[in-house]
Amino acid sequence: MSSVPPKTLQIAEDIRSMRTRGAGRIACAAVQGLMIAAEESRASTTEHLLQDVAQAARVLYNTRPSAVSLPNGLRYFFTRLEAKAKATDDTAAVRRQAQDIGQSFITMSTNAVKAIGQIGSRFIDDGDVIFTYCNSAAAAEILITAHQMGRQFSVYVPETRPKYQGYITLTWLDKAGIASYLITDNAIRYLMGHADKVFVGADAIAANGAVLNKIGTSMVALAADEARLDFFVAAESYKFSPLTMLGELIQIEEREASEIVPADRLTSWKHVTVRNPAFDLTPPEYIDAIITEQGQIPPQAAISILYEQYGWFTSELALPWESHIPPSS
Ligand code: RI2
Repeated sequence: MSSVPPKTLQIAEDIRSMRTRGAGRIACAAVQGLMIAAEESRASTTEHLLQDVAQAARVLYNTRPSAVSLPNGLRYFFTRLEAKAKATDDTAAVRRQAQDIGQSFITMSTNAVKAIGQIGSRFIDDGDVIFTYCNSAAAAEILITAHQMGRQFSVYVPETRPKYQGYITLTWLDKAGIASYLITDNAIRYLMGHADKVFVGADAIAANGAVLNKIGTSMVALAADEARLDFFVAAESYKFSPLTMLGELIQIEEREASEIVPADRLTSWKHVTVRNPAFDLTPPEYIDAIITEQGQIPPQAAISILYEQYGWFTSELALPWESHIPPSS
């Protein structure tokens, strides 16, 4: 029987269904899921407590495959909890420490977004016309911070089919008092010639500086390159993928057909298959800078951010919770 608490299972379901979405928000929600698992565990030994948290980590990890923030958030939490559990037999103390570890991740994430806003806002000048894409808290923070600093600019926001996250961005910008244009995705190349620079978020960044973000981002980058605009990516440093240091590719999530076409239309066709990839990769050649909370870096410096965080990452560190799950589970 699963020892994963219903509240953690609900968090996992919300991530899977995209009720909770956005790479940073997914990571924080997953960490909250682990905090709940630790708090609600009835284990009487620290190893059993780790087992309960590990079961929760497995469920949360399997919700969405592309946003590296998710396994990185789980890894942050689990490796620290494991170190605490090895140091003591006091389960109540480890349970309390789990809350502190989770809170420190969430605070680090919130502060990183604020710092990205400060650093990125320096790239915005009065009179700029800016392009963004999808809905990224980190990219939006740059725009909102620049606006609060008194910069005058406007923003093009494509709808971002099939889930229309552009509407969330428009609502945020509107609330902040920033002038923006709603456009269809088809209008991106045509209107790119009217813009000055692009800011997007990231779900994952590979060791070679390639950026995985919402499907269509690489087309935005191509159009920006053609129009000779600067292309900036806003990403907290926990969105860099350590597994890509070992040569692993980041998996591109394919989601259900029903996000694109109603089921009755689909069943009326005999020879049609829907492909719904959720992300694409923008190569480093199309990216002028990645703005992290530590400063802006050229995409080619992604490997040094990874090395600072993980050293020379080895595959045993990939899913540290797995070794705590009994084989029968
Ligand atoms: P923040 C989103 O993915 C978008 O691709 C967005 O650019 C990225 O996460 C980063 O968002 P999805 O969850 O972490 O909508 O900057 O598939 O908010």
